[in-house]
Amino acid sequence: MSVSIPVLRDITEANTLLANELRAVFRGRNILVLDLIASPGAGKTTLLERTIGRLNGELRLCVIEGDPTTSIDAERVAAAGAPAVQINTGSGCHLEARMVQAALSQLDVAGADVIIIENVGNLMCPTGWDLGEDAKVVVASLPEGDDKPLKYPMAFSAAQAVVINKIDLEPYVSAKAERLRRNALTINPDLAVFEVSCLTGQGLDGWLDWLRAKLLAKRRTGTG
Ligand SMILES: Nc1nc2c(ncn2[C@@H]2O[C@H](COP(=O)(O)OP(=O)(O)OP(=O)(O)O)[C@@H](O)[C@H]2O)c(=O)[nH]1
Ligand SMILES: [Mg+2]
Repeated sequence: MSVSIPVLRDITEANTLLANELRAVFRGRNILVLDLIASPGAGKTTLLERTIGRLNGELRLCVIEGDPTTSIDAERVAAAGAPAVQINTGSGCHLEARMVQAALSQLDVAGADVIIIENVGNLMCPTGWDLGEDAKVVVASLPEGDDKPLKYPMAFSAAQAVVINKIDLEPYVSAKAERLRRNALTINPDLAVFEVSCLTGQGLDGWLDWLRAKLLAKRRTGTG
């Protein structure tokens, strides 16, 4: 026990150093980088497909996909129209900066405006790992319950925005979007909160405007 603590600190410190190097590269290229965090099936890839579709012709998006196995999500994103690289983490529950660095060597980011990283599906492990992003974004699936910000506060504390997804299912479940919003803001009052349905497209305008504003801020100030 007394040995594992310094070892873990060394690993995360090395990760943070590399993440800062990546952040400097992204800043030099004026690329906004977002790290999408959510539980499995919350709708991360569907949000990416919708975002790529809606920003087609306006912004150039690239995607780094993280999953334990398969390249299903990278194939979905590529079919939606964005270059994508899949990272398979095996038994690993989160992405690390070195994986993003490796993915970048396979991704043509010349001329890219935005890189979105879809992290491995869970609300715990990805929160403590800096990937060089400008912001972490949580996708919170409404049917999974409006209490999630209270039970998994780290993800909501680390994020700058929350996309409450699957609001089309609100009539059929006990969870309420308003309660989820309130709980998220209790954990982190600075969060931008969007209520969307990636199925119907409802509410996506606010999310897209936030993304555009982050990119503008990055271009003006160097940070998103
Ligand atoms: N009803 C409804 N279903 C949705 C919505 N968004 C996504 N889904 C469905 O939810 C399921 C999971 O969506 P994905 O986008 O694959 O979720 P994910 O978070 O990327 O999943 P992992 O990568 O496996 O962690 C799919 O069947 C989607 O069609 C939505 O707004 N409403
Ligand atoms: Mg996915």
